[in-house]
Amino acid sequence: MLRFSTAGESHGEALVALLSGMPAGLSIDLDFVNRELWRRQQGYGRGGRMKIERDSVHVLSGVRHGKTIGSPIAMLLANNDWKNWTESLPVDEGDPAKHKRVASPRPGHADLAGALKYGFEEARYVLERASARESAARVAGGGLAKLLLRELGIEVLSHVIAVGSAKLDKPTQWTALQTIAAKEEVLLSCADPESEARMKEQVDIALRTGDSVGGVFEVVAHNVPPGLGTYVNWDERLDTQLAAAVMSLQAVKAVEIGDAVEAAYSFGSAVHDEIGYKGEGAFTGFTRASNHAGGLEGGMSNGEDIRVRGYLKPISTLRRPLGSVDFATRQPVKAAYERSDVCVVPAAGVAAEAMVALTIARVALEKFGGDSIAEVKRNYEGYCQQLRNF
Ligand code: EPS
Repeated sequence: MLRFSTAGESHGEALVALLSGMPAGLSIDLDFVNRELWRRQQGYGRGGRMKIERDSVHVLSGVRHGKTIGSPIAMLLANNDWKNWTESLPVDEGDPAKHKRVASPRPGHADLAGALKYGFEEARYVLERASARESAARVAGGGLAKLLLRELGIEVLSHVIAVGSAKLDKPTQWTALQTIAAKEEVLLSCADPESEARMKEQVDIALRTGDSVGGVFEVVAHNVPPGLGTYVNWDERLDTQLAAAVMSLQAVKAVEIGDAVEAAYSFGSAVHDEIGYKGEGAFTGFTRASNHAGGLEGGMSNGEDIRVRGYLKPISTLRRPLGSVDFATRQPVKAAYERSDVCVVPAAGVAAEAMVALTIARVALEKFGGDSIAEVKRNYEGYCQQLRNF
């Protein structure tokens, strides 16, 4: 069973990613994982923090001589900003006078509910863990999941389809996502330059007015065989698991599979993907005239590209803050402001790729499971043969 968890706070010493259940013998390309971490740090509208951090992964366990050995993989990602917080967020008691309070909770942030729940007088400790900084650790875990999936020919990438009210209105091919992922300069990860320029205008408005802006990303998993996940139990459905994985990302407030939202407002005849047969294909001889279903039917992959969209609320830290209440005095004040991002849609897309990759890797290992990558591949190839013989 592939299990993944993280530890670490935004301004603490480091983030930790722990991945267990990876088969032995998988080659680990750390340059690839570091490139994924870099991709998550890009995008127009990121704040000053990204000038401080240059994320890279330090493997502590589970990998020897460049390959997994089957034991849990622990990875460390240092927070460069920690050096500025050693006195205000010490592990030991420290000097309370150096503590940096978050005096008034930000509407939309975890601040108020977190302080109430854990009995904190203010929100510093809440935001430290609620912060999307944690998603860097997910990208490290997702990077390893992508390396596993590559052995099965499966790739996972993302692109941005809306920033604020600026929407992409053209279909995007898989190759366009590869082009976006290979870029050395990232603006808003939209395949269409004209739409991307309109998206940039939305970020510029937010920057100018002290506001923030959300948007929509789409993750695409390419070359996934039919039959991952199952309809037989609610919690084993692949759409259930993908929705939870993407929804678990900070600021994601809705998840859509394929064109589900538009489909809900349409007639069935306009929505469902007609089935044909041409005798040959990536996995079977069956074909589809379209992919509105986003590669998932009955909680299973159907062999088409899996498309999962995440809807991101605008960042809740605003330079022109909304109304709030001072934790100590209970008087009305403006919500606390500290350095922040204004738009993180491309970065959230990369973090969501990691969550999708981890999820598909988990169900793939459930189906093709083995203790070594050779065993997994043997089982996978046997299944592909079964599909070809259908
Ligand atoms: C975040 C606030 C900002 C973001 C941070 C998430 O950090 P800081 O308060 O240090 O400026 O930059 O995201 C990251 C550090 C990251 O690596 O993505 C928040 O409060 O959620």
